[in-house]
Amino acid sequence: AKEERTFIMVKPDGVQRGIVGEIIKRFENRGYKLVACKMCRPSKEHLEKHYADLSKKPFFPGLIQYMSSGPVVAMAWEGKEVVKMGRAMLGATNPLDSNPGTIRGDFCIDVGRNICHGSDAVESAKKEIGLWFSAEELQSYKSCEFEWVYE
Ligand code: DAT
Ligand code: MG
Repeated sequence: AKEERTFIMVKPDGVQRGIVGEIIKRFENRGYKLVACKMCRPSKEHLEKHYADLSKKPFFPGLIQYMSSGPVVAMAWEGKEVVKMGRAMLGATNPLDSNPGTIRGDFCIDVGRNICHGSDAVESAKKEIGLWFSAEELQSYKSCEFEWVYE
């Protein structure tokens, strides 16, 4: 359970607005462990794979345009129930429905500029981590705070 992983990404607007550190900080503060992190400029083809489930949606072209408009920061985070907690920490898809205290609820307004991505299930997290990272880019290590975060 403590080895569960999720894919978290700071979108181009989050990078441009200088919110990368804030997002990383919240996951670190919570006690989650960073196991992969890179900045990259994803191609449209790559993003179409990442968002394949949404390809029929009317907002899909705009979503791909926005997501490919600049560099993103892709990350994998590890820890107990990190998929579900990651979603809770991000807030609702539409920032106007996100509670203050969540990342989206604290930093954005429009659904098409919601600054961050998080996997919605353990299975999709596995798929997304596999899509964004090679095996060599994923680190296995024991955090020195492990015994103080988990009982
Ligand atoms: P989430 O990112 O919370 O997992 P999702 O997977 O349903 O949400 O959609 C992916 C992204 O697509 C979302 O972060 C922003 C965009 N999006 C979703 N619904 C939208 C809508 N109704 N209008 C515009 N963009 C939308
Ligand atoms: Mg989603």
